[in-house]
Amino acid sequence: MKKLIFVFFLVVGVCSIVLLISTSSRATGTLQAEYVQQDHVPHELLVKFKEDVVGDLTQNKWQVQNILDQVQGKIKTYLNEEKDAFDWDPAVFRNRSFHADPYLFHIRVPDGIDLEYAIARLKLNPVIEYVEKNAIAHITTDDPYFDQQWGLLNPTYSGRDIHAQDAWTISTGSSDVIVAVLDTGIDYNHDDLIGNLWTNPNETADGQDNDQNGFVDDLNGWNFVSGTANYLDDNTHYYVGICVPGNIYHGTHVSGIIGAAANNDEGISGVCWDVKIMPLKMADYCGRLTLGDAINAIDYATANGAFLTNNSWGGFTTSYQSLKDAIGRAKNRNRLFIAAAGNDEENVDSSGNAVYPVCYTEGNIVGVLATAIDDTRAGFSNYGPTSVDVGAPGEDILSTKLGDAYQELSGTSMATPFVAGTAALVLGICPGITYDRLKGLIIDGADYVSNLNNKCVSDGRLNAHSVLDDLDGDTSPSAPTSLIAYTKAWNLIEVRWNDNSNNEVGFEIQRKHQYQSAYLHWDCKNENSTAYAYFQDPIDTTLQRTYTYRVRATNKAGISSFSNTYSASVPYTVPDAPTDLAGQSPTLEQNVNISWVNHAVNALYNFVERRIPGETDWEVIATLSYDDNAYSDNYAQAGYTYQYRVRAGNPLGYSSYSNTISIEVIEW
Ligand SMILES: [Ca+2]
Ligand SMILES: [Ca+2]
Ligand SMILES: [Ca+2]
Ligand SMILES: [Ca+2]
Repeated sequence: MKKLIFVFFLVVGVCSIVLLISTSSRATGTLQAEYVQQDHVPHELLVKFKEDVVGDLTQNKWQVQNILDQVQGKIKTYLNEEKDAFDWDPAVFRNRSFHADPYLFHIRVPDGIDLEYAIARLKLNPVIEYVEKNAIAHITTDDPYFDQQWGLLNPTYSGRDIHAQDAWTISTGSSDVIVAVLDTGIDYNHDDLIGNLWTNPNETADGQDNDQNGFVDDLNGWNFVSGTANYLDDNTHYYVGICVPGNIYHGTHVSGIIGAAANNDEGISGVCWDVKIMPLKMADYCGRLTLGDAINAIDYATANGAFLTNNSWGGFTTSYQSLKDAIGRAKNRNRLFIAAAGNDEENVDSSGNAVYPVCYTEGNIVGVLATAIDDTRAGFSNYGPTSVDVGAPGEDILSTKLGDAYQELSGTSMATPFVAGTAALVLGICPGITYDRLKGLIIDGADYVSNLNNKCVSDGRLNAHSVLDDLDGDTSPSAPTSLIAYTKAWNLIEVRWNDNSNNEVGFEIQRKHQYQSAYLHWDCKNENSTAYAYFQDPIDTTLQRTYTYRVRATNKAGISSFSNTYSASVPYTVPDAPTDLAGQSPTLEQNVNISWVNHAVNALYNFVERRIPGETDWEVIATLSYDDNAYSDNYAQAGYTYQYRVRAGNPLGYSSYSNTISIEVIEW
């Protein structure tokens, strides 16, 4: 059996130690010995249903319940509540296990049912795509003090740093850019951090979920471990096979490297001076985290406007599809996922050495190894010519600690936020850059270091100045105009605009809905784009929202003004009927070709029905996409006359029927 460790990649002292994290701690608190060999949360599974088989869950509630009842599983919601399958209502958003994926269920099976038995039983069901244990991973660790921040400006080995001072001549960041730190929380009272904390602009402290994002009073972040809004860093232990005392405050340290306030006569300077850090606490006091909490934290970051995530954690030795899917959802919205390589001194690209998430092949992952003060690879650091992209300072790194304090830590956990901070500098001046181009700049801008040759994709160490300098644009782009937004189908909205500039690097699309007063960073499109379309959550019962969009063009020289704004909402009604159904049976062929005109802007399907005259029953012979407007019936037999009709449908019901036509298939 494979050993599975999900750890924060922190090295304590000079040892190669990775912190380990588990949600079990919140239930037991004192049973530390029990954690030692644990690679998953006991009695918990993540179960993915096949979307194309289950379809609309509100229509197939009983199927889900029957399957879960076989293993007597209770559904765990993303708010850490447990629901009996019998009481579960799929139409209620808060019943979901994962707020971004309605088809993925987090279930708890009773103590009396063997977990391997439950997995085997569930895997037999054809409706289930995969079943995974709820695995456990770990954090990756190891201004008056600026002269000690060798990663920014190296006093000992000149130039063997990320060239921060040169980078700051181009950008010191922007408070528009949100970086989500998926970690142990943050010291939100720290003088060097307090000014750069994210505030949810659409939430107020009133016991209500004002912005209807599924989280009540998430004013500055969320604690996925406790299911509360309290994200204070409580990382007072670290994992060395057992959970032992040690005031690590991993999330606070990582956050300071990204965005501690600069020029405030206090402590240190972050890589990015102006930024908003979104603390998403998903690791417990000992640095352990579960697959389930990591997935929800990634999705929260994407949904609530974070431009990228810092992931100084890892260590899963199994490739979990559910985690890969969450990173893929972030990629689909152009979010970089900066990930620590880990501290096992191993080539993670060698057979049997892979660790996740850094080794997933999703293109938005930037894998980071740690360098020492002399530009060599830090002795503890993992590496990988394919899975790891770049090196960054990660040994004896000074940063923030709980209680307005500072401390040095080492690890790929510390290297990762140098890259996240640099990405934030770029996004501060160019928020419309797509993930692949930003990743390309990070790799291409790295300084070649012989000691890193073949150890990562770039063969080098991060150079923030080069990353920024290589961005295109000498003059600010012109603003897009004539923006419109409209629905094309039940869950598909398209936005179009006029591109008025010839020098943009990309467009930033912002969106808000009627429960939000502030726009959120939504997505990006490459230069010369004039349209953007996306599918909304297919069973989100809050779909009946009005969304308002605006777009701006960006490059290195500046950001254009916004376009006009435009709103669209999917009509919450049954679709309009297709019309003008017509058809023919081609000579010498025993089939019938029909076509029609669609009118619905909120259809999910078109249904083709057929009958033989004289019979009373119609038969649905095809279920087609909302935009299909023709069909060939290849099962029509010569000598018969068939009747056809078409209607559209969505989860609320069916349209009326089109006109009915009769087609005779001639016998030749
Ligand atoms: Ca909320
Ligand atoms: Ca509220
Ligand atoms: Ca400072
Ligand atoms: Ca253009």
